[in-house]
Amino acid sequence: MKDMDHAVHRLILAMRRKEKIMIYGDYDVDGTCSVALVYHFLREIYDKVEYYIPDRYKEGYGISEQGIQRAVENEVGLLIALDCGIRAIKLINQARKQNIDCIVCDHHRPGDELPPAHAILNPKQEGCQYPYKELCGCGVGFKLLQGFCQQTEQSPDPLYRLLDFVAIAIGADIVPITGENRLLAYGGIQEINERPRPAWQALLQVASIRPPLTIEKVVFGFAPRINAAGRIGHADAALRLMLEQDQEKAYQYADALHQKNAERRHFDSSITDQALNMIEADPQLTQAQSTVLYSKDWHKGVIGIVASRCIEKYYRPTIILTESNGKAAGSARSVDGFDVHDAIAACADLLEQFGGHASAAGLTLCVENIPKFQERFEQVVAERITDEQKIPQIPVDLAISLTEITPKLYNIIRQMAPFGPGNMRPIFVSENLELVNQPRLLREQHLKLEVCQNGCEPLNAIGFRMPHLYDLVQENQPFKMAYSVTENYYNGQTTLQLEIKDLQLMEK
Ligand SMILES: [Mn+2]
Repeated sequence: MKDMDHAVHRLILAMRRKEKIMIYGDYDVDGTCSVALVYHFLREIYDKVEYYIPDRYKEGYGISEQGIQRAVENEVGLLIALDCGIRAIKLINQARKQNIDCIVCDHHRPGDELPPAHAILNPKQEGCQYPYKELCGCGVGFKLLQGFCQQTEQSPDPLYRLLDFVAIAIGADIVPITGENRLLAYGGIQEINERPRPAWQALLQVASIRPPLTIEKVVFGFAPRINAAGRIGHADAALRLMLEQDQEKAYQYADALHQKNAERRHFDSSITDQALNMIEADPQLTQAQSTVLYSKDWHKGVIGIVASRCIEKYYRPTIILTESNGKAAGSARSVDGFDVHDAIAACADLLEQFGGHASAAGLTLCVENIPKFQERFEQVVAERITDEQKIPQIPVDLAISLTEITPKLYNIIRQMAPFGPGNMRPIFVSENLELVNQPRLLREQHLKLEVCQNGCEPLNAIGFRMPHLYDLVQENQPFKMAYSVTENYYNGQTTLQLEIKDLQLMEK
């Protein structure tokens, strides 16, 4: 990896000179896991090390003025920036003037100019021959420590014990689970399942996750709770949890994050309800090909999430606007295959500013232009969207019969784990299915079925958050179902379970 020698030698020199080292990370899961990894590793072998995570609201993303100031006050000689820094030209220059050297470990795309850091580790930078480009920030931090172990001829085993942090960062940052990421994620998940540190034991409990842990459970169970620290409060709370050795204290920290996450969820869902009510109250909006909604009271921090939630119910290009500094600021989300950025660009004369890419974009406009924009955007979408883009697609890997679903098949599938982007859990489809028993609705939202095909041995199926399919299966008519195969643990027993993606009645 380009600059690895420089980075490792600078780290060794700092220890030899007894310089203070500051580990600086971002406030999201990738950032906090990076800090936990590098801080934990260095602390075991060196005592002049501290960490710093900026405040999301007061300092914002990346290296901050306050962070540099703290480093100066604490007489830091070396700053290691993790999951950020690649565009912090001004601030790294400022640090340099105060005799603080920086090592940047980042995976974000570099700009035209690179910061004046002592060393920059980033597989995406020009001239870096490192073959795998999809590492997350924590993965790059791991490579630095791996390089350090090699150079100092230390056993990498203590470092491998910390792969759990890398696995959680990989899952939460939604990087592809391919190549080296898949290997790192595999090792880290195994670490958590065999020797969970107090933080993970506590999170498993507060999130009611049944072991074994998988990348999918990291994404839905761990990531929102770790992220909640930085969203409602300060991300230091996530670090405290991850580094805690005492199980009792870890439970208290995890529980606090769990409460914060519940608060955040309540916030999202009340705004989503308001948005959906606005669509349902207006027949013209209900029938439209696009969603454009505005309320001056919505929190700017959640309008992107609200746009995504609206798409779950009304599957079409969606823009949620709120008031910000006297203007309307919005977040756009699209459906598969439709370029929402292009569609917004076609309304450019009504806008102040816009930017983004095909699937997600941001925009600002004058409040009085909203009705005109709403009308024009609808017109553009209606002209451009194809019939195919109006229906959510489920990529099916294979049509099979239920008798083929055996523990042996499941063991083969399991060898392809960990699953995630670039390596999704396979999805099957089976036709002519029938119910064995009455369908059930668990907690009014999860659909639970017992299905069979041509009188075969029945299998359990579960559809998470699919209350709308409950009425459909009541029709007492054969149906086809897309699903993936998972395991269910209940009362100490493990059985195969089909996780429903969707189902349709067979045509008569
Ligand atoms: Mn990241």
